[in-house]
Amino acid sequence: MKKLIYLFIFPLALMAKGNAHGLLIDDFEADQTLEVGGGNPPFAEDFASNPGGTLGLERDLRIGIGSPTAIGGLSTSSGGLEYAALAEATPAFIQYDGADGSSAIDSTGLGGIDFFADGSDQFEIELVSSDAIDFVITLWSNTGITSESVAFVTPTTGVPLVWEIAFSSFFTTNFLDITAIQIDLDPGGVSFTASLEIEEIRTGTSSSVPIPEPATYASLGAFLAAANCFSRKKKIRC
Ligand SMILES: [Ca+2]
Ligand SMILES: [Ca+2]
Repeated sequence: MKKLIYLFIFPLALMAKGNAHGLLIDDFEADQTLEVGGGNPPFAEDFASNPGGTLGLERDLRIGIGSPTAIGGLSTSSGGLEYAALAEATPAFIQYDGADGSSAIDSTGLGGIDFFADGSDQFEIELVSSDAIDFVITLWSNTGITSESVAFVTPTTGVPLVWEIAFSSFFTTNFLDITAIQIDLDPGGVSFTASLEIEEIRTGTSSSVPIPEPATYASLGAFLAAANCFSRKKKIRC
């Protein structure tokens, strides 16, 4: 009977994992490194071109330095984004505004993406670790080329987690027609240090029910066949 229970649990676990949904904004698989230290210009920037898994096929990174001795970094490696402000305030941002090759915002760079198209109603940010920093999302849309920001202080405990930010938090943004995104990271004061590690940013549905993928149906079929063998108590060879 125990074996039957395990056989039942296994395909259910696969179904729960098969919950791909929403619009991928960045999986951070494309490597990019940006370091600033004493003696550098007031900011450093870098633009990753044509990275798969990045909305608009370009990720614009910029990090500033708060003093001549400030040290900070903003980089992606091993599928994650790491931000470190080690001395003095080093605010930074990540931009998704199409392939403009610039840290200036191209407010129509994404053309106009319908964020509701697949039923999404929230941003989902997979955090590995975080200090309490200001994390500000600014969105632009074609409707009058307006922008609106929502600021959050990230959680300090209980990570890793998926951090959910409802679209309804952005009161007037037209999510049918998103044209640019900027995410600002700021330790919030000159005497603070901060760090953050993000694995993925995407959209999703707050009430999402896991939808089995084709591979899951196959494993479900295998389960049913195995269960059938058990129920026959080895009367037949399976
Ligand atoms: Ca860009
Ligand atoms: Ca830009």
